[in-house]
Amino acid sequence: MPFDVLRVRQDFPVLGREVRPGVALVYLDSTATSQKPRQVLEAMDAFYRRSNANIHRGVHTLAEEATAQYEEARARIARFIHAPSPRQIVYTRNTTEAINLVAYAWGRAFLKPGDRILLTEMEHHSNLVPWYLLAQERGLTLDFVPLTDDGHLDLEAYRQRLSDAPRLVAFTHMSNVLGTINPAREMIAQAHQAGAIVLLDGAQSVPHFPVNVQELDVDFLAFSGHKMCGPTGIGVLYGKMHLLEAMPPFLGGGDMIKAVHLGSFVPNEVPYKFEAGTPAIAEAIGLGAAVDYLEQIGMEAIAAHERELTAYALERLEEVPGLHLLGPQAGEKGGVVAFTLDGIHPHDIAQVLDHYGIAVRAGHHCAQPLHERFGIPATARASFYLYTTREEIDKLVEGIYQVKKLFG
Ligand code: C6P
Repeated sequence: MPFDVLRVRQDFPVLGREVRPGVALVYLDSTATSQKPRQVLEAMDAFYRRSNANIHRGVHTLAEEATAQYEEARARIARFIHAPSPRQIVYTRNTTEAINLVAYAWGRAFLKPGDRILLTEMEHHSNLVPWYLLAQERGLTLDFVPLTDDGHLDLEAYRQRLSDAPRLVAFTHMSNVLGTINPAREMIAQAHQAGAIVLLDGAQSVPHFPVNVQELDVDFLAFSGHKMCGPTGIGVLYGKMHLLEAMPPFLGGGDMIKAVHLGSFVPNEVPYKFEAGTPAIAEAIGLGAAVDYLEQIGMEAIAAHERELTAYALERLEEVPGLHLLGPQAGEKGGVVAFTLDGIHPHDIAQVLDHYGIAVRAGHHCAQPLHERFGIPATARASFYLYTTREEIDKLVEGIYQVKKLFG
C-alpha cells in the first residue's frame, strides 16, 4: 500500500487533540519521544486485561501466556534489526541503560589502564558519561573525533585516531541535533581493521530507517523503544554472541541466575544473564507491537517520507531572515532541524511556538559538547516522524515569523 500520511495519523490518538481550545497539536518533538499508535496501546491494554502475570516463573496459563508474548516480542525485534538470534536481544530500560550495560559489564572486564576509547563530538550525553565514569575508574584515555563546520564527522581525523589503536569505538548512527547520518558501515569496518570493537548508538537510526546489524557488522547496538512508537521503559542492547557470552552480568538478582547457593551463584544464559528482576513485561510486548506496526508501514517508506519532509523544511527555513540552521544539507541528514534565531533565546522560541500548539524542544538536547563545538549554548529543534505533514512544517515557519514579530 502506498504511504499515506493522513491514514497513518489516524492511528495516533494524541495527534487529534487540541493543546487548548481551538489550537491543534503540531507535534515536532519526535526525536525526544515518538507518539504511540493505537496498535501499541491496544497490545499493552490487552496484556494487562487478559494475560498479566510474571514471566519465566509460573506454570499457570497466564504466566505461560505472558512469557510467550514477552519472548515473541524479542523475536520480532531481532527480525527487525536482522539479528542472527533473538538471544542477542537484551532488554534494557532505554538506550542509556544499554550503553551503561556495555560500559560496566564489558568495559570493567576487558579494559585496563591506558586503554583508549574513541568517541565523537556529536554524542548524546548517554554515549559520553558512561565512558567518562569508566575512564575515571579504570585509568582509560578518551579521544574524540572532531566535527566539520557543516556538521559531519571529520573522517580523516577518525582514521588518524584509529591509528592510536582504541579498544572500543562508540558513536551515534544519527545525531539527535544535527541529523547527520554517519557512514556507520565504513566506520565500523575501519575500526575493526584497527582492532577495535564498535558500539553504535541507534537511538535515532533504528526508529527512522532500516538498520541491519549483520550488514553493518556492528558489535553492539543500543536503542530505545519510546522513540520508535513503543512505550517508555523498554530499550534494547544487541550484541554479537561471543561478546555477550564473555561478559559478566550487569545487575544481580532474580532471573539472571541458573542457581544460587549460600555464597555463590551460576549465571543464567544470554540474554537472561543481563535481565535481573521482574522486567518491563507490558512494555516489551508494546515494543513488539511497535515493531510490527513500523514493519507493516515499511521502514523504507518512512525514511523516504522523512527525507522529503526534511528537504521541504530546510528549504522553507532557509528563507527566514536571521535564522541559522545547524548540520548538513538536505539529503545528508535525517528529520531533525536545529536552529537559532538572531537575538532570540531558543527557550523563548519554544515558548511562543507552544502558544500556537507547536511542540519543539529547546536547549542543548543532552549534547552539550556539540553545542560548545559550534560556540552556542542552545538551539531550538524541530523533528519529524512518519506522522508529520508538510502543513505542520508550514505552521512551524508561520510560528517562527510570529516569534520574530513578538521579539521585534
Ligand atoms: N535523545 C532527545 O531529545 P534514552 O533517553 O536512553 O531513551 O535515549 C538517550 C539517547 C541516546 N542517544 C541519542 C542519539 C539520543 O538522541 C538519545 C535521546 C532525546 O534528543 C532525549 S534527551
